[in-house]
Amino acid sequence: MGQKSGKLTKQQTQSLQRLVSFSEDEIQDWWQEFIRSAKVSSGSKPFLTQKEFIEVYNTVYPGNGEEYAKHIFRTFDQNGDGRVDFREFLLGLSITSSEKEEKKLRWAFQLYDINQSGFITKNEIIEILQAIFKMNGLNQSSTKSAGLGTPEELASSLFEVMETDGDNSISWSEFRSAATRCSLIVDLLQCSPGPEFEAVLKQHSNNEVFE
Ligand SMILES: [Ca+2]
Ligand SMILES: [Ca+2]
Repeated sequence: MGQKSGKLTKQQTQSLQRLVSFSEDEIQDWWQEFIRSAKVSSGSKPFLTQKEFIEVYNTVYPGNGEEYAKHIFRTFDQNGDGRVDFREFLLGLSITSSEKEEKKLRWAFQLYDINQSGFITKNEIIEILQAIFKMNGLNQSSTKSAGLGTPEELASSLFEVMETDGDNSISWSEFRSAATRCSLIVDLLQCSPGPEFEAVLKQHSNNEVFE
């Protein structure tokens, strides 16, 4: 697809526009972003690996974003070949930035469902929350002094909100109905680093989210 430094052809952007709701200019801009970090090996399309995702998250967030970046990478790498090509990159961006709630929820479900079993367990929620805390530079003692819960405590609360049929795991329909009642479930995945993240957590510890 395209040349290393060139633009995409009109035909290429038009075929991508069938997948995503970006304009042609936006697609060209994302292509430039993509190709700046992408690897190119002979005979293959340009691609990103986990490494490039980790670099981005470590640049943007104050803490260690490695684990969270790997989870995000997993949701972008739809065919699971360890590479995110431009099509997967664009699709991932369009879903995570989508205004359509259902699309975003589907993505969030995939992110929490680490082993892709179709169900979310409490341990999977803990793992994602630990990754988010780490990325935001929060450890046990700093969350304690800020009056925030630990990832484990937060996961337990979220799990209780979502688990309604007593089988100890969360199905897509439980997840979807809980997410409409409790925005924290999705907000946590997307909030910006620093103060905004802590504000979301504080809101939780005041229990406003669950009422
Ligand atoms: Ca792939
Ligand atoms: Ca699972």
